[in-house]
Amino acid sequence: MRALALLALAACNEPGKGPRDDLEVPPLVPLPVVVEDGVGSYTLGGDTVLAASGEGAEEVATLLAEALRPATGLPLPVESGDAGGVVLRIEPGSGLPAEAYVLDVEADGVTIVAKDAAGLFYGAQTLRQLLSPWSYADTEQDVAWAIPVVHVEDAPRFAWRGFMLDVARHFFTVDEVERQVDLMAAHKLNRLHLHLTDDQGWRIEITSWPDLTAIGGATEVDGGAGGFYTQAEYAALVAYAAARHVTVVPEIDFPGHANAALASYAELNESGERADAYTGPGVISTPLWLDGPATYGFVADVWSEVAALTPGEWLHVGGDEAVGIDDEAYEDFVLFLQETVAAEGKTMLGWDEIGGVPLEPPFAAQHWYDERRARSAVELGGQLIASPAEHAYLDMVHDSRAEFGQTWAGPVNVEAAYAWEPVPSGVDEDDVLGVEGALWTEYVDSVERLDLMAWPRLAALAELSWSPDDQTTWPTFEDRLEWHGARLEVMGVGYYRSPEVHWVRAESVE
Ligand code: TNX
Repeated sequence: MRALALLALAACNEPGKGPRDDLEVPPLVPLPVVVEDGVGSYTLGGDTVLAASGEGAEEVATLLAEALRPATGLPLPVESGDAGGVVLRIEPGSGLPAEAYVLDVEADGVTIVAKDAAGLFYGAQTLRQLLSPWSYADTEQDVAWAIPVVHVEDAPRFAWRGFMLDVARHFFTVDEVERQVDLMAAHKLNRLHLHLTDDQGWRIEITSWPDLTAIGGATEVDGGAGGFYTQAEYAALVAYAAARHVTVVPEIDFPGHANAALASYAELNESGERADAYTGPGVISTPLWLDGPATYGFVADVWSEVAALTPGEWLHVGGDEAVGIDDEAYEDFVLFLQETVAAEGKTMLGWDEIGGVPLEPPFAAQHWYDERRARSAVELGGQLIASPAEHAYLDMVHDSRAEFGQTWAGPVNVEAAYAWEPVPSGVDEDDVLGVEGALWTEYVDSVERLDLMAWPRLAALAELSWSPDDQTTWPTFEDRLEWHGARLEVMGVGYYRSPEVHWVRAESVE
């Protein structure tokens, strides 16, 4: 069945043909494990009820109804039980794995079954993609809300499907970040890693060290006003994400990249004076004064407040580019970080440099640069998150036409973001938690630039982290991505129109 659907997709590229002409099922991103298309469709209408059954199903049904009401103009009431045109059911005894779902569309209605709320939520995301791209609009559209008959079985390849946003170089507001959470969720991404501190700014309120935000929060690259999240705002963001099955992973980046902290407190500096603020775009990586009498206590205070704001398991301690710190001091400090994180009941994650420290598991290293250190992390019993810069760095230029962006590991076009293997040779798949795209924001100072750098590459990384390895190739993805462009466009995402993709414009589809 899938082969047929893909052949039909290939036919869509012929000039003068509408993208759905021969297509039973609209292209799905990320590709599910099993898609069997059928004949006919079910159409959402004025009498369609969303029926939620099982603990946690109602929250998912409510989010789905809220997502579909603006474009469809339909009431789509949510009721508990099993009677409705769209049934969303959580069955803990279903035998399905975590985050998995089974979706059946028949002529008389839709059923989504999952073991957990996350799986049900992902089934709902697939259902949204089975509708017209216009279902993502925030105003009422004159479209038939037909859902093609189909049977979908699906589960993710990796548990960690991440997006890192650097809010330190340039600040992004809670609303701006929540919008990216919505986009992540639509692509079944589930980890939002916030790079909360760097040389140019400190973005999270720490009540025991208030000048971190009073001073360090007031700067950003190129002299902008910066900004920070109060603890209440941050907690609200964490809850917003959690409702969409996205876990926020906070990063406090030490011992390098510490200038904003040193600019906030004199006692953290060997000179006894506050460091000058740094607002350049270049990476300087000012180190902490590790011999300072206040330094370790300061770091422990920060982590105890950040841990208290973090329901998730992982705390990202940074650890990258510790220039000017000798190996022994680095090792002692990273071991201290691991103890500190463990004392808070959490697990430490750091950039791949931490793979050079004799750590004991559990911990994870985020591979961005040095595969040797990533391998050594695995040899120590740690796990890996794959973010190699040449594939997963969303701050790299897309191609030679770029007007801004980093080039040291680039260009990274959408094919380079897609066509690579996250499990290094000689490493077991079980040792890889998953994949994360990273958007550093030295040159990203607006939502427009954020969209342009993140998308469509993040859609490519989403599929890489979700879909079965043996069913996904660049040509089949490119076929689906063309169509997916129309969805992104209706969502209001100013994505980069990669010249290697024959983008379908929203105005040409129903
Ligand atoms: C390296 S990646 C850094 C960041 C920069 C980035 C720019 C990493 C762990 N450190 O501080 O923003 O390059 O591409």
